[in-house]
Amino acid sequence: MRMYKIKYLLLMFFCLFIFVVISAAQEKIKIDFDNKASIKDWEFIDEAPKNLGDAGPSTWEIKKGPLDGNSLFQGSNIWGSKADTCLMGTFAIYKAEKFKEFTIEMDVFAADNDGMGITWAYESTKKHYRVIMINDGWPEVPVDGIKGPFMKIQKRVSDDKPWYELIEAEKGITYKEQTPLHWQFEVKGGEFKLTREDNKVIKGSDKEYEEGYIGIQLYAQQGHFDNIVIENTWAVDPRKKVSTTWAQIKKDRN
Ligand SMILES: [Ca+2]
Ligand SMILES: [Ca+2]
Repeated sequence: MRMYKIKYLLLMFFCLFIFVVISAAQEKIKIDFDNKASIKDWEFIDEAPKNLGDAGPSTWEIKKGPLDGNSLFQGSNIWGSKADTCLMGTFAIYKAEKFKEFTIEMDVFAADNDGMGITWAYESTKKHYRVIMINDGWPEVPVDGIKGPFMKIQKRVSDDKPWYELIEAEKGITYKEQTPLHWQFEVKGGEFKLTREDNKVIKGSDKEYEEGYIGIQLYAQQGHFDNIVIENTWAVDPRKKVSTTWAQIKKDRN
């Protein structure tokens, strides 16, 4: 009888735990920057001086802009590498939570024609993935041989040359400047996919970096970012049985 009660309590606890995990995971994070105090959730990181041609510093701030009231804005022209062979500069990292599988979307307004994109699985300047796009013909002598305009998905592997490994490139694609843009980006099972408002898409895959922060990266770009919506999609697939979800959670915690 006593054993039965313990088993029953354990089962109840297990069900409650699964419910809490799934509920928490399904909640969307919405960031509209209307409250300037929300800047506390972000960390702004510039590349090390040895990797910068324009020392900056970056000037991230929340201010009124052309998107939807207040937005996150960066107004400096910070760029690197020193020899301008690789698009680097500054990061805005959302530090409230780490993510493994997720969707993110945001409104974007580019004041210039230079580099901008999303970073994920971010642990440091030398460990993250990114998708980056540029209209200009830079880098002039690119370390990976591919000049702009382009969209690229890359994996950062070092704080020294060549900095990034190329995962995928879409050459000759530009974005519209001085007008509202919209990005949708997804990471699922090591597959990455960016879809833009103009239906331009870049896909890539890699499984080495599993988890980390999400953020924005800029190269010599001044831009506004607003209405960011992040959904954690890890372990929330309702088609999977609870046992599968439980196995995933255990794997995640190991
Ligand atoms: Ca806003
Ligand atoms: Ca510029």
